[in-house]
Amino acid sequence: MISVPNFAPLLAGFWFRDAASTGAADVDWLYFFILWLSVFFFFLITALTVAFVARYYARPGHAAEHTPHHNNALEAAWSIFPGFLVVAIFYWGFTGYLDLRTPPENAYEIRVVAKKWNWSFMYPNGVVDPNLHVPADQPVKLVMSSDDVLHSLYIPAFRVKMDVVPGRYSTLWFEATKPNDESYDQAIDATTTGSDENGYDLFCTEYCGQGHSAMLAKVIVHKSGTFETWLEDAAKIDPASSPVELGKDIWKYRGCAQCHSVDGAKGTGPTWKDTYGTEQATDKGEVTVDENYIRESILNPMAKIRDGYKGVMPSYQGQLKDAEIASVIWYIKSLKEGEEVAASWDEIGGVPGQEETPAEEGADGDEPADAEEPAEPADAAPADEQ
Ligand code: HEC
Ligand SMILES: [Cu+2]
Repeated sequence: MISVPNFAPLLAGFWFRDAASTGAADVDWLYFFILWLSVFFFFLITALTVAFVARYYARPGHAAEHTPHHNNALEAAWSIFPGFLVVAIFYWGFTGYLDLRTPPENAYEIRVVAKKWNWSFMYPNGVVDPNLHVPADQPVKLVMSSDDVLHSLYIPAFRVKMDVVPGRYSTLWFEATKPNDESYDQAIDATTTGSDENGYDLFCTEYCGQGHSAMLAKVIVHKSGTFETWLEDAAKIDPASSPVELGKDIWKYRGCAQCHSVDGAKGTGPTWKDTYGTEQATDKGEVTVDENYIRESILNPMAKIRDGYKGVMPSYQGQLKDAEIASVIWYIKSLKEGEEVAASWDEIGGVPGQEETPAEEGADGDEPADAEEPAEPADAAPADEQ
């Protein structure tokens, strides 16, 4: 966009992360343009001040002279020339800002939820990950909201930053250019920041309380074609993992927590604590809160409405997979005093709807890149919002 020589490398190596997005060059260019311009004028003005003092200071034998009142040429020059500079800065700043604020139509959309003190990134197929995985060379749009206080999402290598505000959606977009999925090590968590080697750093840059400095994540840019593979793998559930834990994650990350408490508190919906196996009154008569009733309540909430509650729960038909519904049931079971729960899916005959034993959840770093299935922008809206 701006076709002036790029002198960003003069300082970028010392202060900035290596740029890794399409928009980064413009941001760097303008930043360093303003920086070097300021440095130039700082030295010019300082040098002239010193020179004039040395030449004109009051001393014996020197009579004070009248200063000339006016010099039209000089005054016009020092107004017009800097005028051009600030107009240029405004122009580059404003057009750059518009670029940053306008995601391309075909951008791949990822939902982001910030809360004290972690990030959740949600993909159209229902995968929820604490790190941000994106395809390379494709515009990505983040649709962000906060569950509690003001946060701010910042990815230095991409030169993007945006506040995440409670009660509204904010958006941000970028196109990553340098894949790092091969150097990414699953074992290292997001709290090892300080370099972009093991995934690009992602920070919260709005002080949000005690755990603010640990509100970190990594951005993993998958090279063309491998993002889809990662997404598919991430959707698979490790049979050795705990169904109760998955159910808890779904409660936490998929919106159930807004209406259902797990500590007995009454909310928009009934609490999940100590309800499993109990008899409850509904508009269709007494029901036992068992597997079938829970399943029906999730897929078709209007079928039976609990006394004392309104039929406001959205249906999760098509949004939660069999295994996820099963995990919610296990979680609700685990919240009932004295109820036996399975420690792993293996213990209860595997993950429902998932036959073969998958590799570790989300691990695809060392798979050869097969480009048969080019990454396609998902046209689906985020499936998890109510
Ligand atoms: C907008 C609020 C809201 C959200 C979000 C919500 N629910 Fe509900 N839910 C309700 C209300 C209200 C009821 C009681 C009325 C009814 O039965 O439809 C209910 C009832 C239920 C019941 C029956 C429980 C009982 O004791 O009768 C289950 C199970 C359930 N919800 C599961 C879920 C799951 C799982 C999620 C998240 C994936 C979820 N709900 C999200 C409002 C919500
Ligand atoms: Cu924060």
